[in-house]
Parts: sequence; structure tokens; C-alpha cells
Amino acid sequence: TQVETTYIMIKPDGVQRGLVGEIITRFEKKGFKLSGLKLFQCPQDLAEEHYKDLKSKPFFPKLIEYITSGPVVCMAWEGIGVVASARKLIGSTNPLQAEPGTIRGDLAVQTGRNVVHGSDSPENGQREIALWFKESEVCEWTPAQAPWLIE
Ligand code: DAT
Ligand code: MG
Repeated sequence: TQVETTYIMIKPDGVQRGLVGEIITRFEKKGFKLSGLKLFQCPQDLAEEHYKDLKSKPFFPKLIEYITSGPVVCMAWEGIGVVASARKLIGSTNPLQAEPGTIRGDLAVQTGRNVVHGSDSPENGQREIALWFKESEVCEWTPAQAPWLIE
């Protein structure tokens, strides 16, 4: 399994509900490395670009309205197999179907208010990080704990 980077975003409901620390903690505790982090008010055109694959869906206008309705927390997380692992930590799209122990399973009830986004492939991880971050906003660093996580 490769070292990858994924784009994780705490959606406006997660920020409004005071879940920022709780959500970041889950990725930190797992052992992934934070390489980008900011609070950000997403403009309409960026939201549409991010979700461009869903443009034809009936819920698209509401999705864009939701994502732009307040600040989001943008994050880049790096690690071995982080893309698929983060999707497991996040849980199913519909929070009522998400397993207990996952972020959505523990913290949300509705698909339209599912508190967090995670990239669905390493390619989309790269694409989304380039979309949401300037190059200078992503840091290259080595956590002190690295040798205690990866042999
Ligand atoms: P995920 O966020 O789990 O990757 P997705 O990429 O299929 O799910 O959809 C992106 C977001 O769009 C999702 O988090 C919530 C919204 N969405 C998806 N399916 C929906 C539906 N059937 N009704 C309302 N919103 C939906
Ligand atoms: Mg998706």
C-alpha cells in the first residue's frame, strides 16, 4: 500500500455544531499526518467544481447551497492507504446506514447534513487538494512520532 494524500473537509454543519476538534482528533489518533489545514468560506464556483461529477443529480443545487452556507475546514491528510482508510473512518454517505464508530455513524443523521467529505480515490485526492489549497498552504514535514507508527 502506497503513501497517499486525501482531501478531508468538515462541512458547514460540522463547524456550526462544534465538531471540528472531534473530527480532527479521529484522523490524528489513527496516525495520519496533517499536511494542510484552514477555515474557509467556499465560493459557489469552487463548490460546483468540487462536486462537478454530481452536476446532473436532482440534489445538486441543495448540495451547493449547503456547502457554501458557512465556513468549512479544509484538510490534507497523508499516509499509507489514507484514502480508503479515511473513507472507512468517515462511514457511509447516509449517516443512518453508517456504522457506529464512524464519524457519520456517530455524529450525523441525514445525507444532506453528513458533516464531512473524504476523497474517493488517490487521483481525486490530488485533484481536490490542488483545487482547495494553494501550493504554499500544504506543508512537508516529519512528525516526531513517525518511527513509532511506520516500521
Ligand atoms: P460521499 O460524500 O460519501 O463521497 P457522494 O460523493 O456520492 O458521497 O456525494 C457527495 C455528497 O452529495 C454527499 O456527501 C451528500 C450529497 N448526496 C449524495 N447523494 C445524495 C442523495 N441521494 N440525496 C441528497 N444528497 C446526496
Ligand atoms: Mg464523494
